[in-house]
Amino acid sequence: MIQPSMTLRGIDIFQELLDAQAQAALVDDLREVICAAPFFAPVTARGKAMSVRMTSAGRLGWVSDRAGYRYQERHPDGIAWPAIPAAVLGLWGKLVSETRGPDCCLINFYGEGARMGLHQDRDEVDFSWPVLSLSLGDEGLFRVGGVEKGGSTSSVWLKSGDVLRMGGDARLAYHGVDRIRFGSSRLLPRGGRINLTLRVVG
Ligand SMILES: O=C(O)CCC(=O)C(=O)O
Ligand SMILES: [Mn+2]
Repeated sequence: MIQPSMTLRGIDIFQELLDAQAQAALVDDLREVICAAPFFAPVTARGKAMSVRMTSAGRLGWVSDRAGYRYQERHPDGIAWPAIPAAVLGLWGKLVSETRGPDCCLINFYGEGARMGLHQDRDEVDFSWPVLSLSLGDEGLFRVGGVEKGGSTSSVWLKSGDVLRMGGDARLAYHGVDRIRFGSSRLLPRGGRINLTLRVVG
């Protein structure tokens, strides 16, 4: 088993687990996914635009629109979600389970100024599996608190190739991304940050 390079409030962090070559190969895989299932601009149930763009791969995808947050079997355009790239599944196999695969790989794109407010990942049925999160491209300031709203938080800058595992007591921890350092990485030719989160929905 690979050991995390650090733990922050129960979240295991594997820094630069993917080297530059693996990151570039993954971006190529993701281009195909995004070609099949283009990024869309989600809005909250109250109609507020989220600053990230998103899409998914896998059996289920996570969507948010005026009808609320949910997992569904199709992209908002009506197409089935593409398969999760093999390299991403390989990472899950190494860090989470070789027998139970993830149902969803949510793909978030952070352009200049994009952020994600503190939230819990709790639209899944089964919380017994960790959420695995992979960062690519520009650095992002990730913030994590406890399982209750409010209270103290801790932050870490996530770099391209870093992987987080949120399991156990940290599975339902509040977390978010305060900001990105736009242009800090050259992985994506036009800049920005991609985050993949792998989830068992159950
Ligand atoms: O971008 C990140 O690092 C976190 C993304 C996230 O929390 C989510 O998609 O639920
Ligand atoms: Mn989340």
